[in-house]
Amino acid sequence: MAKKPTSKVTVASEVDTSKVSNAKTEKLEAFVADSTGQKITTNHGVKINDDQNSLKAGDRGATLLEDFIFREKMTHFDHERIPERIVHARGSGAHGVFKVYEDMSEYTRAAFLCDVAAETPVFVRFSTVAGSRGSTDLARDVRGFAVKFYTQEGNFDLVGNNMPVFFIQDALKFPDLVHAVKPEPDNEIPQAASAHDTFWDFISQMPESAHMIMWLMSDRAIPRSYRMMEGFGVHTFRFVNAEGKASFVKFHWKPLLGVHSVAWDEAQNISGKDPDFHRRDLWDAIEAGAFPEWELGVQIVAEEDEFKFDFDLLDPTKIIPEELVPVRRIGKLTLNRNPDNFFAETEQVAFHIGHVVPGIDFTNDPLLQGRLFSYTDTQLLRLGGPNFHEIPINRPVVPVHNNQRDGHMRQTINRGKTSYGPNGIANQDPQQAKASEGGFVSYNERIDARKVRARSRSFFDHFSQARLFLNSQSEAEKNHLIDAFSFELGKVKEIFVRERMLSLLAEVDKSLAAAVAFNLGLHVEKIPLNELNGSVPADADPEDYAPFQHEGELAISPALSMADTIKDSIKTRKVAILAADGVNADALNAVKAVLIDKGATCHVIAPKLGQIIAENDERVPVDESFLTAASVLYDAVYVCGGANCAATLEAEANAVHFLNEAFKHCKAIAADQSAMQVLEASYFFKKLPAQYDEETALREGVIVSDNSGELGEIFSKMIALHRFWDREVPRKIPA
Ligand code: HDD
Repeated sequence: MAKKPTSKVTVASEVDTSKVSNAKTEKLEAFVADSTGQKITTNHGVKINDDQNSLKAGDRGATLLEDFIFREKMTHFDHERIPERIVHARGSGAHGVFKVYEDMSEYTRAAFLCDVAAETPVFVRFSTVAGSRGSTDLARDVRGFAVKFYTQEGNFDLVGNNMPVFFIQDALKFPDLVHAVKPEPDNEIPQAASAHDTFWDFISQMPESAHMIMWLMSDRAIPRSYRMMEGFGVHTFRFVNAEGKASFVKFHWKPLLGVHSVAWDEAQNISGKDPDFHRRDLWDAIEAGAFPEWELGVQIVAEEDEFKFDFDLLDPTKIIPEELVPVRRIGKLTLNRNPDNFFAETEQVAFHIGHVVPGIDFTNDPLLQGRLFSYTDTQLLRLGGPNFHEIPINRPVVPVHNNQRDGHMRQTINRGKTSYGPNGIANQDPQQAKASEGGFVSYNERIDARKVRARSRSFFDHFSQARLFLNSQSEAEKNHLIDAFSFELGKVKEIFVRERMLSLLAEVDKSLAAAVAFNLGLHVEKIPLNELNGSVPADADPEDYAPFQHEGELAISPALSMADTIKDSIKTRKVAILAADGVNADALNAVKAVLIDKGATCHVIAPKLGQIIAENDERVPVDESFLTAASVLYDAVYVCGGANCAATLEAEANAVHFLNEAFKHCKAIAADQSAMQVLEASYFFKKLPAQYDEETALREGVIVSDNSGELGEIFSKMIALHRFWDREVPRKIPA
């Protein structure tokens, strides 16, 4: 067995930042057009002499219909848009590679998971769910995490999310869920937000959504970066080995930078200051050679253990707690190349949960089963016909041979007389492949059942895992959940919807419901569950649909809290350095050197662009002015010293606001001793400790020192901790 590499984040300085290539990107090269040094032509290759003026009858005359150059250009422009994805419209993609650490052939025959020498090209698309293509990245929402593996046995798509469960148990309810969360149909308000009546009207009548709603109201819904999110395949899938033996498997993606989020107030601000925040963050990291990395984890359950748990493995509203079945890290995904063209690659990539390779198979999870229909169907409309698999980004790296023919925009020129099988004329080609030749054989699960529209009683424990999630959160995370529910329900206009939701929340946890009710100025009125359960079929006995509750084997699952994530690195963290003329450049350079050495990105922010003149006459280039920069776009702030610099920053309202806001959002703050007067101008100065040592700094998140080397080191440790949520107690902080 190959030795498992240690989990190590790639350091920017170790990689070549020119475009990395792999078997897939090499194939894409054939489709790449580069106009460098070329003459402009029509789509038919005719060189164009005048691309400024249309053909007219006289220089003031009417435009002539004859102008084929004008008509071609305008027609193409008029047809530039395709329908956006019905969900997950807003997204960002990147190329990369996947390598397995160990041979998994004991469980699966999927070659890319068995050959430790194989490097499988991937294309990944991250997304939000509810908003339109142009909506903000920082919406409170689930994030899509879709991975296309271009394996030597065909494409495998792992179409997951950054949350391990889903809202509904049956795909038949998906259109209802999406209609409820999308902007309301009469006025198309609100964009990219679940904080409105129709969403909570639906959710409050769907007890099965209780677990997912806890995740959605948690900070997981406002990630710091796509690079700092976990990913989950959600459903239980099947691994099948070469002997045909199957096991159940859940897929996980574990980010090597840890799992981190922003504050909700911050998220709302980012949406205004930089709605492309996540897109830019992913792009910039890859351009800088700080390649995002995740480990692929699997939870494997033997087929004979299917009924061992107190929840149903086929129920997509349940996790398998990591404490019950550990996540085994079996490989690494590295994103190392930005797309050349957003539309051609990120927009046209078509994922489908039904794209599997031999060794990976489905289960009867009714949500998964319904998805198997939806994805191809949606591409037919979105990409205009049945040949979307021929779009370069969607092509496998292995050859495609079958008897499918023709249709809109067909690219392949199929040679020969036959397009059917069996055929004698072409010697039966293309021929079926035996399992031993790589042919896909569906797992021969035994099914002996009546045809019914029904749901298994084993799916009806809706609240135990919702409570497990809540109980596993840190104090700060719990407070954020209360805030999120209060915000979302506060935006709901119908009081009865708020009340219904409070009653449902009380099924999860009475004190959570009471805290939210307090913020809404309401009391929790207990509504019998069968009165609010909207998922009961017309002729069914409501008792058969009544939720039940297990105590559950676990009181808490530490893996569910982001407070327990990795906090050992400041790689790719963005640090704002506030400075002005008269800055102590020696201190600035010393602190910056420590931060850069540890992989952070530093921006000097000053009252105006250009350069600042330091105390020692050094010219320091300015990256952003206070007009274009904002604290919400940074992870931490360092206030530079120097007598004149400090006086200018103290008098600069934007600088003080910058600091106040960073404090409010619980970020690490460092200052030179000689910049104390800037801190004194902040509202939080009176909350600061009397003196600064490392221990206090790592607790409070603020360090002041005249020893720049030491300041840089302690500041780095503070940034790695991500946030100092304790500042929120007492929780009223102005900004
Ligand atoms: Fe879905 C897109 C993930 C349930 C129907 N879905 C889509 C994308 C992701 C997911 C990441 C965007 C892919 C991309 O970047 O192009 N969807 C999920 C997860 C689900 C889930 C993790 C639950 C476990 N989805 C789900 C159901 C249905 C759909 C139950 C319908 C029965 N999803 C679609 C779709 C989309 C889609 C309508 C829209 C665009 C697309 O497929 O290509 O077919």
